[in-house]
Parts: sequence; C-alpha cells; structure tokens
Amino acid sequence: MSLDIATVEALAERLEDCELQARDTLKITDDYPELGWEDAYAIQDEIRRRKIDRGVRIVGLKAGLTSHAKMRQMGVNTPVFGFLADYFSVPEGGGIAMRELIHPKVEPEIAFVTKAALRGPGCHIGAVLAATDFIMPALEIIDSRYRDFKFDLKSVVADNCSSSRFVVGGRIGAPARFDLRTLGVVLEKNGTPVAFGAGAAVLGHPAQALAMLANELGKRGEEIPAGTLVLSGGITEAVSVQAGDNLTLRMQSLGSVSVRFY
Ligand code: OOG
Ligand code: MG
Repeated sequence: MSLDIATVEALAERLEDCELQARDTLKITDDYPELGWEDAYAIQDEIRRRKIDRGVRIVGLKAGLTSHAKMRQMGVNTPVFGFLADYFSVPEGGGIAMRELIHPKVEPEIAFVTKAALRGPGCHIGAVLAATDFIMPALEIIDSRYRDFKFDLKSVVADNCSSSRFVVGGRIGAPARFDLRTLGVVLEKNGTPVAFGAGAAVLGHPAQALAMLANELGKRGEEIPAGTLVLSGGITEAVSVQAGDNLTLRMQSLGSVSVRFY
C-alpha cells in the first residue's frame, strides 16, 4: 500500500462526490502514478463505507472487464470487481434521468443470484453453478467518473468499476437447464439490434467471473454470501445512450429487460 489513510479518504470523497453530483474528474493515477491494487481497492472500500454510514444498503456485487470485447474497448486485460448499492437498482421498464449521470453506457449481462456462500481459493465454475439459485437477464448502466471514460485498471477499481445503475428482469432460469456458454443475447437500442453475443464471451463461461470474484475475496478473508446478486460482466461492448433512448436486452429463453433514458 503506497497511500496513507488520509489520502485514501480524500480520494474516496473526491470520486464519490463526482458520482453524487454527476461531475467528471481526471483519473487519479495522474496524481498518484504509484497507486497499487491494494490502494485502489482501499479507496473503493472507503466509498462503500461512506455509503453504509449514510444508511445505504449494499445489494450486490459485480465483475467487470470480463469479456474480450470490453477489455479491447477499454484497453485493459484483467477483470475487476465492485459493489452495487440499493439506489443503483432501477425497476424493469423504468426510466433514468440523464441529469443524474455523467456519460452513461449500457451493457448486457447475465446476473446470478446465489443460494450458498462461495469462498476462494480454489472456487471453480462447478462450485459456482452448484451455489447458484437462478440466473436472469440484466442491463448494467456504467458511468465512469473519469473524463471521457478514460482510465487505467487501478483508477477504475478505485471508482467502484464505473458502477452506476442496473436493471434485472425477464425470467429466472435454473443454471442446470442452460449451457451458459451458448446463451445468446441481443441488445436493442430504440428497436434496432446494436450488439450481439453469447455467454462464452465472458471468460469462456460466465460462472468463471464469480469464481474469480470468490477467489479474489478469499484473499481478503471475505466471500460471496448466499442470496447475493452478482453481475458477471458485459458480454458485448458497452453502448452509449442519450435522453430519449430505450434499451432492451433479449436473452435466449429468459425473456427481456428494458430501461429508458430521459
Ligand atoms: C468498467 C466497468 C466494466 C463490465 O461489465 O465490463 C463493467 C468500465 O468499462 O467502465 O462493468
Ligand atoms: Mg458491467
């Protein structure tokens, strides 16, 4: 760890203020080029602590940068992990006010809900599937607090991996009934299909995203608790949106989920 606690707290406040006031900022590694992984997760943990202190509930976890499409789009090569707060949740078919966000983008994702705890090291896709209660379609709305969505891995981890809003809906499916690698997704913007993919785009198998998350948490003595919603990461590139746009994700056999921007 290269940062002292006062600096971690100041950076967490700066990034969270940007989130809450819909303002952008320069990436923090511009000022702290030595920022390490521990520093980055310490800043994210401090943002989480600030929210919990204000009475916000943490309602889920997410993996990001888990597909080649996303890694290529953002110019990075390692998955990252973040948390979902209660007010990130938007009802299926609901609306999001553009003035609350900076420059949102939408990603089609497979959401998992666990029925047993997952703890690393050694967590694998078999353990994840055995611990999965059900899967369902999800749209994640990411909104990097960094200017022009430009960042490096440590800056994005500190910024809670651009987390902003999410919508789950459609049907729930028992994981044993599907080959998650070939589960197809179509993302539509205003009725036009704009991105396509299948589950295998996420690390070869989307359950691998949860295995990696459990293994990462295991290093810190933490786990994915039973009953946790986990977003496994964007299957395709993220799609930019503006006021007036309607986004729909259609997932093979699992129905659809929509959100609109105003
Ligand atoms: C980082 C968050 C990525 C995903 O699903 O890949 C993410 C970003 O691209 O801003 O949520
Ligand atoms: Mg995502």
